[in-house]
Amino acid sequence: MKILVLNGPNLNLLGLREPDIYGPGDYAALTASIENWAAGLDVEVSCFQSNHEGALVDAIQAAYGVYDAIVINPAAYTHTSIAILDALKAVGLPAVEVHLTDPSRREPFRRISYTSLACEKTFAGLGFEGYHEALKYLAARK
Ligand code: CA2
Repeated sequence: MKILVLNGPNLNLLGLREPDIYGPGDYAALTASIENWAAGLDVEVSCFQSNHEGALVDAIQAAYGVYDAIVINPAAYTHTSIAILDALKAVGLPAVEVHLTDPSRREPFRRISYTSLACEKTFAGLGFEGYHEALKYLAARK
């Protein structure tokens, strides 16, 4: 099974800024954890991060026919991007949304997730472990 893990804007700053909110681990530590968890689940994984909405849309489109599922933390685009929602719906791959924090416990503008409308599940507020939960869910789903 091949899973594409997408991370949206500013997640490249993990560990460098706001560790009180997003934790101490940096983006390289996150991708290393994801690769370890994937290996343990016998899953092939690729990680991609972009600060650009169109690049994330392109990556979702390119996943069609190549990957079996998508894990996505769209970051701020969660709350704004109908383009990412439409791309996820268009490719029709099983998708799981992950958030390091729990957006429902933060500012009101984080309470709407457009992208989750195309996702089977959301794991929020678990830090890096949310990506592990998403991989486990998709690996078990078959
Ligand atoms: O909790 C999450 O994972 C979020 O997707 C993170 C987004 C936020 O807009 C969402 O509401 C919830 C923000 C990502 C910003 O990442 C940073 C990481 C380190 C330092 C600064 C920002």
